[in-house]
Amino acid sequence: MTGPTQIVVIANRLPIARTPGGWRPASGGLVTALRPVLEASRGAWVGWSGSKEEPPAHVSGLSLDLRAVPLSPRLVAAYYQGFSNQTLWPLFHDLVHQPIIDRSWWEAYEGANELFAGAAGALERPRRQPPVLWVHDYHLMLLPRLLRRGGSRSRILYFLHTPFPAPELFARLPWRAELLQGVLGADLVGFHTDMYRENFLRACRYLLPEVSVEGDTVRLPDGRSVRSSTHPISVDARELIKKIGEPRVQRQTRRLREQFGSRTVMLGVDRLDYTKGILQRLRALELLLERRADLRGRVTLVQIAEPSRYEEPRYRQIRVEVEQAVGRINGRFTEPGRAVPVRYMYRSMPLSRLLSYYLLADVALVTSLKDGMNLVAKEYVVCQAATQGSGVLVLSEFAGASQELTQAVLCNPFDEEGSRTGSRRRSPWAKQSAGAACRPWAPTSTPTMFSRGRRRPSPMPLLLKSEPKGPDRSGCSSPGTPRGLRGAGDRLPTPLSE
Ligand code: ADQ
Repeated sequence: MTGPTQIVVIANRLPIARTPGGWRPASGGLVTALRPVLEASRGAWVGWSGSKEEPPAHVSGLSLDLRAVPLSPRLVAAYYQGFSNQTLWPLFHDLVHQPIIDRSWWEAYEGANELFAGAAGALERPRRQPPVLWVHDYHLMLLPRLLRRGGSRSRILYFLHTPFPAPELFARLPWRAELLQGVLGADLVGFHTDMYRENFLRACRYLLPEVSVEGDTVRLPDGRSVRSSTHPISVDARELIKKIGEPRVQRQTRRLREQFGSRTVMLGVDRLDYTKGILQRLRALELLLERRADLRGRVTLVQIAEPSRYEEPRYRQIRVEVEQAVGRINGRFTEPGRAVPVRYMYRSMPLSRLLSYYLLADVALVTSLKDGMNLVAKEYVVCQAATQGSGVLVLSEFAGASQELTQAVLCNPFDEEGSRTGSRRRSPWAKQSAGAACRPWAPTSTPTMFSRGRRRPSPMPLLLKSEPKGPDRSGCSSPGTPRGLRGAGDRLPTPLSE
């Protein structure tokens, strides 16, 4: 490795994937968000490769040093598939499934966090100037404390990509104190929204009698102070806009427009995860088509589902349920000689193709039951804004993105049958509409990224592309229309945010 590394990211997975053609940079929310910051700082990344093979220290197309943490298949099953994904993940997503409490998984979680600490320490020790250690997500909540106890001289940042649940839910976990103490090994702790941050501070106050909480800061008995901050992740808007301009994307978009003709295109793009509300979205569409015969053949939902966590039974189950729902809807509502109402793709898709769908779609449906942020919502807004489009973003009130994209059409995905009506906004896309909510996540100077205070949401007009072609082109605003597909104006109060 040449020269000092300024930022070392430590995350569960390395940002690479094994393909038949060799190791390649991986796609995905975290990689997309961090890449610009890390590449600018000649950074390093510590993580598990996801493969039995030893990955290289460098991969073409990624200017980062890579350090793999070797995890045995047994440890992966218990630490990752078990405690991380079947205990913490559902708990942190407001129990949309029951978390499984298993002591052997907890012990594996402790063991894996120690292995990550060892790998990060080995990278830090030879350096004269300690790097910033930037720990990510729910898989590694014990790591900040382990690093500090291991004698780290670095500044330690921790960022949680999921929601942090209400303390009453978090308290169900037998190891709640250990996880909070683990995170409090950091100097700065970051969250996507004020609500998650305040939940964390409340949990510290109620569950750790030895600490005191003053404003955004937690004071520890050893005299240290840990600051918390709200810093919503975003997408690399500049990069996306550059890519939209590529002839390939333009060509693909034109072809898609020809294919779909005058139909209203609704779009869902998600990892196939039970938190994303894909089933609820499909059921809402089914209700819409049931009640509005005039929309049959005129509305298409394109659902792109990225394979995810397939080794876990709940994820195999949700795939079966989604595919059954798609089959049922297409079976019920396809008119002879006309297009199917749901076009379903179960695959990972190249970014250029994804962008063409964002440009095509009249409506993007982000109907998460709970979501830390949701980058798809932001990607859609950037694409529409960059092309002066007027697509509608229907956005779950339970996605962190709803705190920033305040002019989206907010929906409650639990209310598939809701009947309240709302008004649609119609004004041209503002030039600045890819602005504050979609600015790059982290400035090049990472230590300053967790800025003090709260961010103001920016205005973000989200509109229909053109006047409705029929009585209700998008399925919005008519009484009896499933609420997930309806108009704006219905907002839940946001507890704890003010
Ligand atoms: P995710 O839930 O994985 O991660 P999300 O915000 O939904 O992240 O973003 C998914 C990313 O994957 C997007 O960039 C999207 O374009 C891409 N993607 C989705 N489907 C794809 C497909 N079929 N093919 C290729 N790419 C696809 C977690 C939290 C989120 C939080 C992120 C970042 O759950 O709430 O926003 O981290 O902090």
